[in-house]
Amino acid sequence: MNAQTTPPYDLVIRHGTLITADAVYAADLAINGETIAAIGHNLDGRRVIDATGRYVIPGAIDIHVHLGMPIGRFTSTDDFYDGTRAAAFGGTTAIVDFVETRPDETMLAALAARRALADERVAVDYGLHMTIGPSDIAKLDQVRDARTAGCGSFKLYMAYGLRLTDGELLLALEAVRDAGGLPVVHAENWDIITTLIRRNLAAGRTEPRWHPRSRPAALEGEAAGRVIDIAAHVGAPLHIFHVSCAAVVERIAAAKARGLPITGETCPQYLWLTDEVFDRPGVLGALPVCSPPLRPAGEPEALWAALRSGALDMVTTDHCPFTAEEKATGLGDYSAIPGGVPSIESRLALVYAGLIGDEEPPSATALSRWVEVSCTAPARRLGFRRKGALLPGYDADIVLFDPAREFTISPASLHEKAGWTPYDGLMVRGWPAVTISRGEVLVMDGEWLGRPGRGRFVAR
Ligand code: DUC
Ligand code: ZN
Ligand code: ZN
Repeated sequence: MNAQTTPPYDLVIRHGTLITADAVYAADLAINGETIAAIGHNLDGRRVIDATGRYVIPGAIDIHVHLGMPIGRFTSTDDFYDGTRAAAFGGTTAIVDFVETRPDETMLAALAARRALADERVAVDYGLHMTIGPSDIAKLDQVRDARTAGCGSFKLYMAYGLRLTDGELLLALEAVRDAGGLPVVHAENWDIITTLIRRNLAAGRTEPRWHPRSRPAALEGEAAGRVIDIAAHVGAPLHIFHVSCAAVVERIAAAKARGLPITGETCPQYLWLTDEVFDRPGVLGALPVCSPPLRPAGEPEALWAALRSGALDMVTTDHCPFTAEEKATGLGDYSAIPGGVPSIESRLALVYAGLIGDEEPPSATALSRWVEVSCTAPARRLGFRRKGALLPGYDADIVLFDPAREFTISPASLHEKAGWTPYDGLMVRGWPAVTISRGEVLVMDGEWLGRPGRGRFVAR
């Protein structure tokens, strides 16, 4: 682009290192309104942000969050504003949350209600997965309506009260296939889990350390393999949520080798933590309870390898925090601890720390993979057509990431509201400095400039 003949752009990010899923290169990036207008050299802007020494990447996308989600007696701590504000501080500019229908409610009515709640509060753009629970099997003719209304993905559970039987999974997968949607699945073996929980509690084994012992990795692998086989039989694509262990990676890798359209995600907790944290005394052992559970040493290494090799496609958070008081209510019965951990704010930096770490200089391959698993692959797979890449015409969702910034993660340094973080005290090098959403600067070097309700529903 010739700088002499172009009018000034609204905003130019100058002198940064652009990183995409394919390339790492020095360039300026220009924004007009809400859109990336040009990438080139010596671009002229009415406003200029100097990105010297910083990486310029597409806004990260977290396709698995539970904001203000009622689980049992409690509601997950961050609502649509607190959660998306924290997300933006961490470099995430789009999220996907969930809709659940009541038995007497249509999918479209449930979608409208969830959107009304989100629209008032969200600070970044968002999408919604439509949940297909047992009472929705009678409503599968509505899947197409939900798809048309912008729910491009459908959540299927193999655990909890919303779990589907194998036959119901088959019917749901057929309906989502026919509507051209993407099924996303929580894969665990609920019958085994509930049997082990019953036996442990009857024997007085009530502490959080029995949580991972009730949800064996091999049976998470079995459940993933089973739903992959059902999807293959039906001819549906499938995305496997929160992969915690090599047993699931093996099933996904085998499916990919067969040419099946199967993808998988893992989350920071499975990459960074192991099951020994459940041995901590009192509520400290209850805080990290999430499902699938954290696994023994060795499993995180297998997940990092799978992320690098492509056996796993992306990192999401399953952000679903509860306060310490809420977690403590399950201290006499680990199966009653509300499940879920926070990481909506630290995901991008935690993935950077794991994939690149202290590599000096970082390899272009590692940098591009970081952007691919955090930004581009989630956008492509979940149908965010104007996000996840640095291209003219795309939404100007941009993050300036400072690779030299040393950041110690703690409840005080984060904007999440749970009051605790599983990464408390962890120092990472590399943290987002500036977050831009559709051309609007939301975070500038630690200062919040966003507001509730500015985010938009993205029909996918
Ligand atoms: N697992 C959790 O631990 N929390 C939220 C939902 C889930 O699948
Ligand atoms: Zn889940
Ligand atoms: Zn989840």
